[in-house]
Amino acid sequence: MTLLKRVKSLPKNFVWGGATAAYQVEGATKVDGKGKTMWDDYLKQQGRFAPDPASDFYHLYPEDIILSKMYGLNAIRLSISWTRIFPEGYGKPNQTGVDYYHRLFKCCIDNGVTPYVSLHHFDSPKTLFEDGDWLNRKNIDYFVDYADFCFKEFSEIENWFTINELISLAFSQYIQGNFPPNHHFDVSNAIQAEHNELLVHARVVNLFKDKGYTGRIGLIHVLQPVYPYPNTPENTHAAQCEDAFMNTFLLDGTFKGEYEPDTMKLVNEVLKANDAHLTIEPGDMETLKKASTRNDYFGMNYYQPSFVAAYNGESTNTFNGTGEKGTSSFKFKGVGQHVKNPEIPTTDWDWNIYPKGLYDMLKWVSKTYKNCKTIYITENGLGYKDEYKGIGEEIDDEPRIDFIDQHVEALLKARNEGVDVQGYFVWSLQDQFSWANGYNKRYGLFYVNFDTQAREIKKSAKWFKELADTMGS
Ligand code: BGP
Repeated sequence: MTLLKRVKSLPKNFVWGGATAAYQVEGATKVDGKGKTMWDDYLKQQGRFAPDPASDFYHLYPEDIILSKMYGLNAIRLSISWTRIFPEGYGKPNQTGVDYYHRLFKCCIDNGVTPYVSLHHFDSPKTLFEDGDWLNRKNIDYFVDYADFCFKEFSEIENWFTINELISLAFSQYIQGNFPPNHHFDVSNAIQAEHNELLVHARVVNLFKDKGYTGRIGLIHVLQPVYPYPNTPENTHAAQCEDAFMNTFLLDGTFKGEYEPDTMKLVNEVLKANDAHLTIEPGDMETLKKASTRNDYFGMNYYQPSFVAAYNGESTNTFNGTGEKGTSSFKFKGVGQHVKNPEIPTTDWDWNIYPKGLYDMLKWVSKTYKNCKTIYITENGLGYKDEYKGIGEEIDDEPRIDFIDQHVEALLKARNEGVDVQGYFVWSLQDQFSWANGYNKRYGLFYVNFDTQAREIKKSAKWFKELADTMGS
């Protein structure tokens, strides 16, 4: 049966959205009192890509929201830029920034495009980043104050997420070294950042519930299933180690409020192999425990699995930030090395295309974590070099349609087998700035001409609308 027929089984109000993140779309990094994030000077020093004007969403949001509505989207993922509200991360709020988000949210709501808002999407204030980012517990207090301010101020928002992709941040900053501060295989800092980010989330959820704010709150993890390749006992063990470090540690902390002994056994193996350690302070686990039953939903991002073989040599990696196929490699001492599974297609950025991974993760999470109730797929999509055909010409992005088609199919299968999935956000709404890849890695339903900021419609946007129109019919 075609996907078009199958989406009829979804309710009319199934959340069907496009995702964005403040720093990747807004541009306007130096206007209206905004403070610097950890990215501004770093990108300037690197000289590879500029964050301005990105997709100029700061000024063009009315157009993007109207396009969303026209193309059948009933929801949008947005993030608030912490430094538009508190330029230094703390202190006196910047009213111009506050007013901007009120206008943006109003525009979404007036057009029937429900905003789902994250408080942090990879963009810590520069001042706090230089002071240790999430490794410095003082910064957790500042974030809690910022969150409290937002909950009080933006009462029009019903759906909140605390942090986006805790692992991507910790992993990119301290293992892979492609986010500032560019540490490679600094395993102590990576695991500490994971734990501290869980604490940030838990403290904010506890505050939200204790103060009786209305609305719903959760967090977003990207799940990257890990499969042994080829399937041998050594490779299976390597896959379990990576899975514990990348997925289970965070899910245990979020939904069980404790790190299960089986998880810790594997994580400790990784730490030992890398002469690394994790510090858990008195009271931390109580905070996680209290929050673990209080998440209203879970945002799951899914892009790709990894295929892993055992590896005990020195850690090394090369990052494909250009879209030149076959240029990435990853070898993590005491964990495993990423290998190519010849049966699995990959993108130009060497990401494995494997929709079954989404199904596997949905089934596994809902079976393993009883406190994980409702799930939204908060990001899923294909990075692709879309070809511009001229003003007003449709962009033919058939591979993106295939990608989304297969992943929505996997979602439907899990849902039909009882997993409570209530929404799907494609990454991304419009083309935007990609953190470590710049502007040629496009994900949008809407094409952005980064010279003129004109939007063009991609074939995927029309197809996405057809699905939206068919739902619940
Ligand atoms: C997720 C992030 C997004 C986005 C996406 C695609 O991890 O939440 O912000 O960037 O991945 O990643 P990339 O731009 O590196 O291809």
